[in-house]
Amino acid sequence: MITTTSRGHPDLFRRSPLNPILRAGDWPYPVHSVFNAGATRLRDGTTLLLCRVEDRTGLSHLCAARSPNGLDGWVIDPEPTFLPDPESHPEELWGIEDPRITYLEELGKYAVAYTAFGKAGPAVALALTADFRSFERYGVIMQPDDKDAAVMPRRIDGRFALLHRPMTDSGAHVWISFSPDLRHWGGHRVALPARRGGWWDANKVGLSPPLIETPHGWLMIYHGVRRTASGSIYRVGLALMALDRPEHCLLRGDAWVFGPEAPYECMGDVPNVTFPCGSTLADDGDTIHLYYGAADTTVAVATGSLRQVLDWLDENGRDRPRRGEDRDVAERRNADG
Ligand code: BMA
Repeated sequence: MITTTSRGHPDLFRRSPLNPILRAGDWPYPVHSVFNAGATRLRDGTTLLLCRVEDRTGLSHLCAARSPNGLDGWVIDPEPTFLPDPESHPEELWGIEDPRITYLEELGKYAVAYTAFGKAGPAVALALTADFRSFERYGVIMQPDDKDAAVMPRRIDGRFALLHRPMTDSGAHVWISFSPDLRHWGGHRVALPARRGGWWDANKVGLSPPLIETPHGWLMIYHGVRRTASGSIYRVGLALMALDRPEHCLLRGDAWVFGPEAPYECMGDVPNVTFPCGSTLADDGDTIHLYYGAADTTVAVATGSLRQVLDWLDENGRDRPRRGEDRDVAERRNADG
């Protein structure tokens, strides 16, 4: 059964009482903020977070933290794990940000898709690693402006697939692209468009953690950005994409399911931001840990049940527009049937 908050909203993701679980003060070297961590569970069950770390230059690098239970007991690498390499990769001149980790069984390696920030703007870059100690860079795989990318864990119809979020004058929508080798990408399609008008996810959406495979479809946890007079609010919503055609949206929830409420989400360098970049699934196949950056300042975690999330989408998700939702958005969503 889906529990509700005292205000009657579904309580799908519950904040850990230990939040924020990682802060700048925990770091073994001087840093300014720690947020937007990619997540994975290693073979031995250890949770690894690859955190975006900003120092007092204002630029970001990535640093790994490991925990046996994904909640506490974090062991942080004594030095940066993955630094920008602007000499060989000028696209990383102003840092690397917001990693999403996907384990690729086929290669026995983790694919880390991240934002490379350089003079031309933010671009999607890819690196592969087997151990989070050495990384093989594939360079820019989607040119600026593009971010919020994650590789899918297996091939779809013989091709690797990447979700990403290019910026265009018409808005920022989640796209999907395909590749035979993780280097050459094509077959670009819109997967999840931003709505328009007054919606919480109008004009700008982006993939949050990598898609989660379920028997009913790929669960997409995404962020929507609401612009207000006093800044943007980053909230989290849900969609279900078809297993064999992940560009096809089966269900999308109208309401956001998680957003800034706790003090550490409402105050910080960028107030009112909950920005997940990673999730893990426990051995029970149901317990989700959703790791998110809080106010671009710390890392926090919320726990949910995959079954409850899917039940909620089943009850509240729609595959069709309703009054108030832009018609062309609905048409784009259902463009291919
Ligand atoms: C987005 C990204 C994130 C950041 C968020 C809120 O555009 O740049 O890294 O957490 O804005 O500032």
